[in-house]
Amino acid sequence: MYEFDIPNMTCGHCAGTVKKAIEQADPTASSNINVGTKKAKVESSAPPEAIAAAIVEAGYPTTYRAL
Ligand SMILES: [Cu+2]
Repeated sequence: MYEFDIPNMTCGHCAGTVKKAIEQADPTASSNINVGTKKAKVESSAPPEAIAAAIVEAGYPTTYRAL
């Protein structure tokens, strides 16, 4: 499980875009996205850098850490 910090994620639309990006990187990923804290918790078998790259590609700079 990794937690991604996504500072520019400010509304439900952003969260939807981020969720879509995560699912493109790994269709089997399960994610919990919180606009309030601007964090996304992601359980995935894909490498976190691949998830991060997809989120960045969608327009949201991000950093992550293992939980
Ligand atoms: Cu938004």
